[in-house]
Amino acid sequence: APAYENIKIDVVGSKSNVGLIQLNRPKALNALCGPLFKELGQAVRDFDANDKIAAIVITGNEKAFAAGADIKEMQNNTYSSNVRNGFLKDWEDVSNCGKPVIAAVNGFALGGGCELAMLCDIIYAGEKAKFGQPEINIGTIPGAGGTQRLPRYVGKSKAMEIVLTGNFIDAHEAEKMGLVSRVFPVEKLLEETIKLAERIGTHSPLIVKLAKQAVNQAYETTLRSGLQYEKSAFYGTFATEDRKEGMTAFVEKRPPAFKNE
Ligand code: CO8
Repeated sequence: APAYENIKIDVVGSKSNVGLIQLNRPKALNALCGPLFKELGQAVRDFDANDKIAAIVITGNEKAFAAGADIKEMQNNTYSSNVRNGFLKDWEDVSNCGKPVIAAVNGFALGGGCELAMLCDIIYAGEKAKFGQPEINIGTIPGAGGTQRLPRYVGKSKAMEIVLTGNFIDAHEAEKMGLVSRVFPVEKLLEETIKLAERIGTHSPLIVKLAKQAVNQAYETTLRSGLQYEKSAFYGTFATEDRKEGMTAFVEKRPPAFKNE
């Protein structure tokens, strides 16, 4: 495995099929500097390409998931340097992953940290988690999806409030508004998130991938073309061995043995 400096990776779960990525710049509250994002992208791509891995969990530590883009690193950026160097271009790696990516958020998920969590497919939170888009406090605006994903997930009024005030919201509020799907005690969060990944890992990886793509269409397109996409993908599952196995196993009252075919 590559030697990482800003993240730690591990393979976890009782079947060793969950890829765990821990953001690891604790002294900077996991501020998302360029090198960290390069490593994160590499780790996600490697797990995505690894047939033994069913799902990926991204986490931080108890104090911070990530407190945003690295303000010290970008302090002296200019408009021209941002354009020239494609500032933020590595961010798409996480959203390009075909496998489910789950964020386990303890502590701060602010700015780019909240946006990273929102790039993931599911967010679980520890009860001390704090979410926010505080860019407005430092004279800028969200730059990696905060103004676009947040309104789609929580609605306009709440998204505007979060983006225009810079105020933080706690885990229970985040759950109530649908940003987070479940909240756990701090010390249980990672274990519960890995359980979720393992549960997903009991299904056909091929069909999981199709299901993820179909749900994502709901955030990309109109209802009519999303429904059309869904129908085609649903019909398409009937061309797979795993669909046949799933239904045959049900009828024969036995557990399915999926083959990713
Ligand atoms: N960047 C760089 N360093 C940071 C960051 C950050 N975002 N956040 C915290 N740190 C550092 C602090 O500078 C401090 O370092 P040092 O000890 O060397 O001074 C250390 O982490 C600990 O932080 P604090 O002492 O401030 O800890 P507190 O517990 O007092 O406060 C807070 C915690 C409230 C989270 C506070 O640190 C804070 O407000 N952080 C900044 C949050 C923020 O504004 N985030 C948004 C950043 S802008 C952004 O994300 C734009 C996204 C655009 C797309 C992504 C681009 C890559």
